[in-house]
Amino acid sequence: MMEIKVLTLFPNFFDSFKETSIIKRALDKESVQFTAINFRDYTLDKHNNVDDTICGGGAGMLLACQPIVDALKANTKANSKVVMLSPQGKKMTQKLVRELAEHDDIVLLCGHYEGFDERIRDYVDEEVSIGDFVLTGGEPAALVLSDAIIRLRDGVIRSDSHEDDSFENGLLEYPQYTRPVEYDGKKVPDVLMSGHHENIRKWRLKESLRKTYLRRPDLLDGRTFTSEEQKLLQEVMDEENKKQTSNDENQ
Ligand code: 4GY
Repeated sequence: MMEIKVLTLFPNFFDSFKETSIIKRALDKESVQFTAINFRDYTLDKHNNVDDTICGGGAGMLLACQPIVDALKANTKANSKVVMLSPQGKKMTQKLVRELAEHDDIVLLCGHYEGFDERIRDYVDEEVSIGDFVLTGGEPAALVLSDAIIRLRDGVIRSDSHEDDSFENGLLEYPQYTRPVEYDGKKVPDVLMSGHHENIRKWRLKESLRKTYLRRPDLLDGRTFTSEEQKLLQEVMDEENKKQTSNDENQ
């Protein structure tokens, strides 16, 4: 059993997420519990404010310590992992998702306005960014992170269906096809219809390497290769180099 609690000013933002297919199934099966909590409920301000002007001046407002720290104290246990969503955080990767999915109690903190009072970070275990861009609030980021965590928990999807996922083995996924075997003159590769499991496995590995080499060569830099992968990658590089050379000659 895992619980994800999101501390947010906009708990309704997550309503459609909770009602949607795979996530809904996970929540119904009670393998995961997902709750959105409004940290405005914890403010001691007489006007219910959670923000204030910025010390030293400047435009806009910042989230103040009191409502958020009190909401964190009321909604965390000794084993909770508190994660703040912000563009200043560690970049979200599948590796980070796998690590977070090990925790049974996760508290996600979503900000708004110009951001958080810096002292709030003392109550946070991890600051995560979903990418180098700026959203109006942390909610879409918390939704993205929750989705990636929930699908890894037992029973959400068949485990063999994420073992081959892009990134789970450090490579992009190989090309996949469904019927018909010919569509608009485009054929499914013969090997996939051959029933020859070893040839299919090899073809998939090679095409995974090709896609990664062409689209995300940065993923190959930090990776170690089996001797089979080494050989297939060399073939891919030779084939792609040859294509490039013949393209150049026709320019
Ligand atoms: N990128 N990754 C992100 C974001 C919005 C001002 C703090 C991101 O995670 N969160 O852009 N968040 C900001 C808006 C307050 C959060």
